[in-house]
Amino acid sequence: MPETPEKARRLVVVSNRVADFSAKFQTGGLAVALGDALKASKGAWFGWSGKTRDDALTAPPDIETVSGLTVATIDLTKAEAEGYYFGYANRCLWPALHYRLDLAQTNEEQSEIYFQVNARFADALMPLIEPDDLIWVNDYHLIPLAEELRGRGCTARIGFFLHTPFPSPEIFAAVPSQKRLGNALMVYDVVGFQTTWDRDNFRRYVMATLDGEQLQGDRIAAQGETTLASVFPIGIDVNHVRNLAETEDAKGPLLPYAGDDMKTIIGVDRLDYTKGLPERLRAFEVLLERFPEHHGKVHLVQIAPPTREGLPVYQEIRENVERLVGRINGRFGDLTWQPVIYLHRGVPQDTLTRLFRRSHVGLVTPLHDGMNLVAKEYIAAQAPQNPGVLVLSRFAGAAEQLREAILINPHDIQETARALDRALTMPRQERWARHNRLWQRIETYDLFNWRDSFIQSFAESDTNPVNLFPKEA
Ligand code: GDG
Repeated sequence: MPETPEKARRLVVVSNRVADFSAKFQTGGLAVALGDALKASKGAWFGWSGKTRDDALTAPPDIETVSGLTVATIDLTKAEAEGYYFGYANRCLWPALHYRLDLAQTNEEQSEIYFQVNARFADALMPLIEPDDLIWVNDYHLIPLAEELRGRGCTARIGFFLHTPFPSPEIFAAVPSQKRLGNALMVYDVVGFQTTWDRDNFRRYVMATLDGEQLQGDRIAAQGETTLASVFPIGIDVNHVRNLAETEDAKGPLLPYAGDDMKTIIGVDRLDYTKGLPERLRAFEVLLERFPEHHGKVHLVQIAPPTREGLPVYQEIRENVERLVGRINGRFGDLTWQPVIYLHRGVPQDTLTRLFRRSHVGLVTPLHDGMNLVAKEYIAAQAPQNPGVLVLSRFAGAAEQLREAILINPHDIQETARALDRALTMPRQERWARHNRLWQRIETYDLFNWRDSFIQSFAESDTNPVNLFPKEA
């Protein structure tokens, strides 16, 4: 009997915002990895355009074909953007998912708008979907999307990937509308997490709050639904970062010349309260206080591009960070040495990568983080024979994989200061040994491995094989 030919499956990615495929260069690794898979399967990327307009409720989606893939976006009304994006998603879910219930603001109107906008996403997406598609929904903005799509008769397989942590069940159970969210997550065929910690938290939440049951392997059941809750740690495009970093010598000086014995500690983070920036600065201050031998011989370069500036809590974190930078520079600096070099703006990716390569220490101190790609980029950019040292928060998802970094508790300022001293003085042999192991891990679990294993998980208990990359006829 002839074999049934494999049927090519089309990938449809959904996220709050879509990547800009008209840009000359894709700087985000995620856009490249998903873009390649989308192009290969002639797939589609769907999301919010980032624009608001008064007649958004009646306006049709904007659909473009860019390099063989379909990019579809909808606009939102101002009230929708406020309630869904700035409101429930970023004022309530983002802090709660990062264990900051103290910052999670409750507002029933905003949570209602969040669910309504998800329904609008489903209305606009449904006509673009075919039954054999694989629909990949990203992040906390779109938790109810599968439920909305199923309610409209969608039979395609739908997976959800959470880029943030999933907090402990006691925290998630305190989120307004949590049961609606929990039940909505159970509707997905697959729910992907960054770490085993997050997956186990979700499982415990489903058991405790949704009366769920653990089935074989990673399968769980609750409320008449069964889903696969599994771990897919996101990675980076290791070769891309390494290649950028290796061009460094050709490009001239990056930092003001400060002598051959000046060491650089680098931090790169959106200026978000989850990233532990005040704790990091205080630890650097304690380093200078307790280890005066580093005076004039080390500086901290902190790149902190702005993010979500419309929200007051982000203005507060900025003021706090800038006050600390001023204090440290005023207290310890002199006319020839500025201890903290701080930029409140983004820098091009090649500059960033060269800075990583040049820096003796990568300092990554989030109070909670889904993964933290900066930690992996820092490793990828190092010179293998003379690498720098990564000092990494235990509460970044990356710590589950990057065990040979110096792991710290970012709340413990003294411990972080001691770790900085250790990193700055670590012998080359130890740096090399640690780096070697870290490198192997980021190379094995890279961006493409993440993408392909998540897509493959859609096929579990499915009779149709996944074939996103069909051979040309
Ligand atoms: C979320 C989760 C999870 C930063 N500043 C500049 C710049 N960046 C790039 C970095 C890195 C990316 O942005 C940031 O990624 P992170 O993972 O560190 O953090 P989030 O933005 O919070 O991302 C996180 C991630 O989703 C993926 O799942 O790891 O836990 O919170 O690539 O290099 N890039 C350039 N200039 C900058 O100034 N070019």
